[in-house]
Amino acid sequence: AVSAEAYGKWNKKEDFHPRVIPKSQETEKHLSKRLSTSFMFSHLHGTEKNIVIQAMEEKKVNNGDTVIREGDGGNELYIVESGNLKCYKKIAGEDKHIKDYSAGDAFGELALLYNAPRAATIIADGQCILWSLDRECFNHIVKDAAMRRREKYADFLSKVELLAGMDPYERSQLADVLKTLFFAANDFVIRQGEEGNVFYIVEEGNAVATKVLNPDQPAQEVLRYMPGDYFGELALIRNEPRAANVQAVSDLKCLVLDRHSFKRLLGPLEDILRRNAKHYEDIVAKTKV
Ligand code: 1OR
Repeated sequence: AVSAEAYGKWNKKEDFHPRVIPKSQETEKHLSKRLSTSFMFSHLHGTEKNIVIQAMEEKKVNNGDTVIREGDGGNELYIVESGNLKCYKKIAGEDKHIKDYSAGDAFGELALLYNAPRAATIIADGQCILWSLDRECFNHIVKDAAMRRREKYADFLSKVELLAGMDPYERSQLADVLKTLFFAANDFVIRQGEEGNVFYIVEEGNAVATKVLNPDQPAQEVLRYMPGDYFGELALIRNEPRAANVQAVSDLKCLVLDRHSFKRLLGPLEDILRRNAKHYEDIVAKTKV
């Protein structure tokens, strides 16, 4: 289906003639999968997604090639198909290595989102295959929704204690991939013992964690969650089944991250998450009779 937003734009008869770069069906299928796990693109469906797939252009680069140079103008963003790249930014006059990119990552979106010069330099570390998306297609299909999501969540995410130390740029990428889930009072969000692949942050409402502490007794309350609190991280960092139930206490709105995005974006917070998790054992010891 064509979203109201995109339809409105075509209807306004702006001359949007998206570029079409022919690809095999196999490649299109593959790109569709790539986009569904890539930040900013994971929300696309149907016609819009198809337009983006058609417009993407394959680009091969060699070891040492500069794909983006800080300060230049920019007219495309890139998704990495294969290979690795290094990102550098001038800080106090020196090029500092700030991060690496590999398959599935995207970069070069800032110049398009904010009409700004390139904010960093990106250099191929070995041979790479990239997919580029042109500014026109990005502006028509992706930009408005991405800007809205970033603005909508910037404030809330900056107040989530867990994310306080995170770079604002990385928090904005989090806003790109977060999805929203709603629950009614008493709904189970998580069941103890099940396999878990999702991480939750409470946006609105309250939830309670209960856990079977003695095998012959019902689950006991161990924790309460309020907006800004998170849960569901243990199964993801320990690769273990869910260690407790979580149930909605009221209408509950959660922001959720799948395992892949969790690892990629919250990977750097794993030490904090593990440290915080030690706290659970104290609660269990206190609750257990
Ligand atoms: P661009 O179009 O400005 C350079 O081209 C790209 O580098 C940029 O989009 C981002 O995709 C990517 N600050 C600015 N740009 C960054 C950063 C970054 N990291 C990646 N890019 N910071 C790093 C945060 C860990 C902030 C550094 C102070």
